[in-house]
Amino acid sequence: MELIHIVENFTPLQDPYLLRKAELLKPVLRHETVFPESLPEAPLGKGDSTVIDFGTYLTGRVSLSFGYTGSHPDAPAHIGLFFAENVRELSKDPAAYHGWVSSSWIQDERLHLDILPANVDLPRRYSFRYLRITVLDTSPKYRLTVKRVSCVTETSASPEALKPYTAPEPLLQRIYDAGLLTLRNCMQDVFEDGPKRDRRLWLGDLRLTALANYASYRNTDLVKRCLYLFAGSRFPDGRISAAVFHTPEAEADDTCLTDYSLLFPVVLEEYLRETGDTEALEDLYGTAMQQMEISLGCVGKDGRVLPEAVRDAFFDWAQELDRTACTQAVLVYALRYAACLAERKGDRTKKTHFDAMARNLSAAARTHFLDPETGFYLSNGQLSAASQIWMVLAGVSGGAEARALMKKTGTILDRVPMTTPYIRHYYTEALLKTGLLREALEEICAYWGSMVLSGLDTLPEVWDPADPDASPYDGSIINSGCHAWCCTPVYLLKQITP
Ligand code: RAM
Repeated sequence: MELIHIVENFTPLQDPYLLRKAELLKPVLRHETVFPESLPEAPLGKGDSTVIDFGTYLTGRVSLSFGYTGSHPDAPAHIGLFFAENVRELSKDPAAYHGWVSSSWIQDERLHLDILPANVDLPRRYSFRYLRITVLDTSPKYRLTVKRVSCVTETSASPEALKPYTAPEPLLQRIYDAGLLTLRNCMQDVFEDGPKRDRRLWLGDLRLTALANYASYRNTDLVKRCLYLFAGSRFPDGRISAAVFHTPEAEADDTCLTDYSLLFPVVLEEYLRETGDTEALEDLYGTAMQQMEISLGCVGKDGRVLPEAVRDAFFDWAQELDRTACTQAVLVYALRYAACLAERKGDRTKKTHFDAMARNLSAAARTHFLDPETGFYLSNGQLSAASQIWMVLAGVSGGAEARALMKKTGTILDRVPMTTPYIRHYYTEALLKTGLLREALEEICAYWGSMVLSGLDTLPEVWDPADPDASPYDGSIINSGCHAWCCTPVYLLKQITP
């Protein structure tokens, strides 16, 4: 499934009032200078390479100092620098990637050092733990020495605000710590989906990082800024884009995903539960309502979502997933949050309308998707965990029925395999919602645990314990190894063992 949406002559709807407020909420970045554990001692000649380990995952600006041994350099040194998020990425060949995502994300540089000794401040920001330096060429008269390497890190997470947490067992603590490190590196000017790739604000990712952030760094202003950015630059018809670029100017991406747009009222309501911020309610209520009305316009007479809404839905990278039942469910889910927003606003008409629509669409979901024989929701005949998860989260099944459904969902996980931590989060959430705490904890230990046990410092965008090289992009070198939507054990663990 390639996610490339191009709208010709796309001119987003810009709201200067909201964007000015987003700008005022821009966070101050914090910096720390970090040095690697050790540097290579042996001078490097043509074809030599060395790997420098910084000991932990970093996002920041890198400076290097080089010297030489031997005769005066009579030719430039031509070097390669490859920054890798983890050991597995280090073993990949950047030149071998030909997938559908741009290879320009790969942190692979070539540099000429004309004069030695040389001090170099690299212009880009990198996200990495390992740096491989390769000498492509010098001259027979001299060899290169690496004298100093440092990284000035960047994050908007402030340690003073961090709520401390001690997990009940070492594996859970490792998962929690990796989640926190992931979150910290994704907290930049906005909540980036991944500091290596795509370095931008996606709504689905924001929903999950916001939850993890409330449970840890508590930077509520950063969530507010992101909400204002989404509302401040939208599709010309008012739809919230799936992603927003925040630099050089805020600008909506010309990609719209049905489930992501519907998460806007959800993120707003959750933000208001955390903060009670009446200014944000005033400013963003209209945009939230607009998303609901647009989505309700994509429902047929029989109460089922129309194919056009399903076509642009995400939920997971699983190619074969039939997304109809999930889309129906996420609309009901969003309606429940929208009703809460309407209640906060004292908007009785909308509250009654959303409550009624949630009831109607729920009933339609049961009529059209629930298979009376098996008790599973089928999406155009397809049985998947994702459909059950979203129906439970939306409250289409509740009480004992939902609990039984989640129990038996555990037996069909391989039908349409879940491919991302994003859908795994919602699976765990659904287990928690139905009181299956032991199963939720087992899921965290098995799934997220397998990440840290495989040696990862930060939690990745895509993870299949049976195939660590799995990628929706035709090559795992382009996967993001530190990904916002994977950090939710920071939130989930506190729900289970506060
Ligand atoms: C990718 C990113 C991002 C996600 C979208 C749908 O580009 O991984 O996190 O939200 O897909």
